[in-house]
Amino acid sequence: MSAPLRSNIAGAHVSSAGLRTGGAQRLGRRIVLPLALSLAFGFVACSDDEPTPPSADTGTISGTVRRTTGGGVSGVQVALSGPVDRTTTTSSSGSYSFDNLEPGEYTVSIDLPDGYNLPEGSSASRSATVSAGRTVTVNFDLVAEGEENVVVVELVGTSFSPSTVTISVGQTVRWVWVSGGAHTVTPDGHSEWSSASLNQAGHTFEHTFENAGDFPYYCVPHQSAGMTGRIVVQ
Ligand SMILES: [Cu+2]
Repeated sequence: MSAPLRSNIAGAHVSSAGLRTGGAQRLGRRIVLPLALSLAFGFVACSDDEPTPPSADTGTISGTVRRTTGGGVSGVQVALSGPVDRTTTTSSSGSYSFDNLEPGEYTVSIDLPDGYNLPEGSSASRSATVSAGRTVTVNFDLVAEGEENVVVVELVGTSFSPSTVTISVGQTVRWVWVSGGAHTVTPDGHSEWSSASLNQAGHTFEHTFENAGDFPYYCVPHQSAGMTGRIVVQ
């Protein structure tokens, strides 16, 4: 797949050079050919000396390698193959980027880091189509070992996100404070867990559900703003 694409692109370059030569012949070979050669050498020297600036003719593939339970995974090797082959490593926030890519079909693959698995049905390789002037986002979600049965609910502003979660008996819900000041995770009419308070980054609360049922809950300070949630255990 990638080999024919590569030759297509090479062919496009050759034909545009041919067009330029054709125009030169019409204008007079003696004068224009040396001029064209000096322009060509000037261009080569320029591209050697300076980093290639972002161009409207190229595109970008970027993304993040993330934990399904939240946060980026740093130091993951990401390989790009296609018209251009490159490798990079995810940053401390789990992000990566391949810039100045000529348009075409690419494959982005990650090296699965120790302690992580792919979610069921997910692949470590993704295909991506780069077009000129566009950025394609290719994210990878990884499941940390031991976290296979954890589902995250974020406390954001005055909401639980997602507000309704359906899980199986034996799974764990982890509530994670994100924003919005002081929150609680307070059972509404049941005692499946005891009310918890979360009010800053790093605060989490989790509960493993051993019984099927419907477990509504709310945030005491923000109940009137509609900060309610529900865990359905099947
Ligand atoms: Cu709240």
